[in-house]
Amino acid sequence: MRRSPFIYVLTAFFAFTTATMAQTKPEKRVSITLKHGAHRLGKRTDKQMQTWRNYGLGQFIHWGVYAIPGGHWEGKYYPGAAEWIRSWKEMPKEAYDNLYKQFNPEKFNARGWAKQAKEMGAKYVIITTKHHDGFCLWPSKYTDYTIAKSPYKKDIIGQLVDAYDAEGIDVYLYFSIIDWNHPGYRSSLKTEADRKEYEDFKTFTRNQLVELLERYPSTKGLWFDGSWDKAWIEQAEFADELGRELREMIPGLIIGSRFRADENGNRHFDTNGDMMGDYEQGWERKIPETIEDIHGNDWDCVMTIPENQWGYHSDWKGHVKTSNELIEMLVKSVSLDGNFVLNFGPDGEGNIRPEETKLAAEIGAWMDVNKEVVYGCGYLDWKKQDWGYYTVNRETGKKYMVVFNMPVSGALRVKVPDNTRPDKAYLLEQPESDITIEEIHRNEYFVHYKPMTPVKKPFVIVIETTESDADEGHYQKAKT
Ligand code: FHN
Repeated sequence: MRRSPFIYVLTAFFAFTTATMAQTKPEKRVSITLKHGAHRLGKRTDKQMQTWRNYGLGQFIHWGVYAIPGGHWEGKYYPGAAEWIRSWKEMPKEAYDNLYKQFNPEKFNARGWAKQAKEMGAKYVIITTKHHDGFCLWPSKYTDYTIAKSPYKKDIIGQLVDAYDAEGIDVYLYFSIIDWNHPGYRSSLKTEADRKEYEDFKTFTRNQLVELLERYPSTKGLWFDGSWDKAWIEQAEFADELGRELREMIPGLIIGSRFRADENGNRHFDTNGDMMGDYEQGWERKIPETIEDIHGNDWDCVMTIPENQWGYHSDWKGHVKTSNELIEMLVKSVSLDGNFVLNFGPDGEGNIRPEETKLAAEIGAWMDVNKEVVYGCGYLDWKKQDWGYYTVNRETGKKYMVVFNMPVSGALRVKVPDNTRPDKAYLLEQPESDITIEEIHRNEYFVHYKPMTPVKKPFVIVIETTESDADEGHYQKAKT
């Protein structure tokens, strides 16, 4: 399409400001025609995406040869994220690149991992097929740097896909665009020679992705990472085409906003401020505060148990989250229409570490009783209160108060929209419990609950409402 010179100036401006704008939603200032921007406005409404939206809880697995050093090399402690140890100046690259010759995780039990995830309540799993180091947990025919060349030899991704499929947990494949092992990989393209080499890398990337979907056709989606390099950002047309090809291979395939940039180099959100991909993938280790923060998009939060450790680090330092904290993050995510994905980093022998097993069991015990406030639930447009979060079942409209901070008064404040009257409340765990509701004034109530024993876990009150006539039986507001 022929564009006015003004548009060219604008386009150049956007290209120039890309680095700073990446990952923040640009203001909706202009609407220009983009060839490789968002291809859809608003949420996807198909069955697959509805299933995704209703998961609530997922599991992330970061596993690879970085689990062998586990955050240490020759007695030195690596303070970064364990899966990044290869990039540490103290880590000899050659030693790292030969670690796969020792990768023989004899304790690995895919069925055990899947069973544990099921008991925790996970509805989907995201598995690292290869992280930034390029080591493939499947026997890719496009490189020798794979599990097939390790002493273990067997296809790990295949075993995990089968095991999680058997438990009814949907599988999503994590794939890093960054690949430190491929000779053609570059983070930026400075010379003609770089560009030439990078073409090989692009073909390799495409071949591996096609290979993964061919080998594991039950895959529900791809979780891309390591897509922030300048070299990849410049590949808008290639990435867009590749996305199309992959989506054709598995109808309904779900791909988040990290995959590709638009032709002006904007990531996640295109030049017009529209999200590229099926859900927003920018909520890493953070959760939105309000519904406005999500701009009407689907989103997931991926979370570590310690501070920013994804792969196995034998020595977690700093704060390690408790199950109560993680449950709160899960419920907060659901209350704001997102999914919460908790990361696990198994060790080099294939064990899930005891701390993770304990947390999975505690979350699972809570989910066992309270899962109905998570699965199929989302945002309720009632004003948030300090005691916790509301969620609502998208299909039935059943409403929940998930209480994390019990007021000493025993009075939980509830503010409702016009024409809504709460008329019954009871504990999810004890449907026969009848909790008193007191009207304070128009649209505002106290739900009175006095626990018999000290509250140690978040608990749920179901609240039923009827549509009411605005003025009927309410106190009149003072005229001031
Ligand atoms: O660099 C990676 C990191 O190691 C980890 O895989 C996380 C998971 O979301 N993603 C990248 C950082 O955004």
